Amino acid sequence: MPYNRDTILLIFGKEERKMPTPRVAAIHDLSGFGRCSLTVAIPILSAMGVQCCPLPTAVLSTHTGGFEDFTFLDLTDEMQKAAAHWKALGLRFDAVYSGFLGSERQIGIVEEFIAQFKAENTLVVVDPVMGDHGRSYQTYTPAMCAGMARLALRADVITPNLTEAAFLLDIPYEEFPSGESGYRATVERLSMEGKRSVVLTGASLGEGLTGAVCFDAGTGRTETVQTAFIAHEFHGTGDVFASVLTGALVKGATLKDAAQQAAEFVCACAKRTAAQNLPVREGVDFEPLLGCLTGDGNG
Ligand code: PXL
Repeated sequence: MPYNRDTILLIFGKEERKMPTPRVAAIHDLSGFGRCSLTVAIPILSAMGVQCCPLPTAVLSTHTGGFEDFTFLDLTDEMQKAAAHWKALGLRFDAVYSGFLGSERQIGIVEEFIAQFKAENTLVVVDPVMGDHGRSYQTYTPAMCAGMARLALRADVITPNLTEAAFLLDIPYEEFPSGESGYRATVERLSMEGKRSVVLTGASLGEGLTGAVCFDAGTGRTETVQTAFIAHEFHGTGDVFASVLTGALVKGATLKDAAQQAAEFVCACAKRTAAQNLPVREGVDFEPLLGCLTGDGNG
């Protein structure tokens, strides 16, 4: 008999939770050092009371931003086998959340994964990880960037930073429109006529501020969230942001509230990290702050 989440609640008789724990398939790399992708997504989703099921795309010794000579084990073939096993088990997911991919072929595998696992209420969040500060990451080829744009067509929500938004729209980074009206026009363009939600990250609407501009495909509205900018661009903050956002969305938050929670958490982590003067490539010191994400009476 296929695994059924409702049955599990019955087996345990007394219903302690009104809702089953939301479950997310997280398709990212596992970088051993540098706090990004799965080493961020797993603890954050868990702290939020969300089950994170990792489908690793690659295993690296460190992330690729600011480290040389990192090891890189491509897991493309393994991904297909793991997905087939999950399918055979009849697993269902409340969200599919993808990020850094390890090869061009993986993009097709993730597309296939979404086609197989997207049920009526499954949210598809694609963080179109490709680059930052106007440049692509070391392992991202132009063909991979084109593939990421194709993958993003399958998303309910995308979370590009300014560089990735420029890549997705195929405009030079230097010509990327800034300011509130520019960012609003960008998210509306990226929404593909209102079909998908867009959370543009790293969008500053004033001196000393940073945050996100969000187009919500459900309401057709564009809203902004801003926090203080903490003077350093720490590695992995995009992954921290997208993980909190995904956790909040599967727990039922609106897009704006989810983005607000994500922005506030990144800001708190950046403050703590900056105060210790830690190297930016080590990511944000988020672990001691995970408690801020737990408990909302929902669980
Ligand atoms: O944070 C994005 C990211 C994720 N995974 C790996 C990376 C990067 C960015 O550099 O290198 C391996």
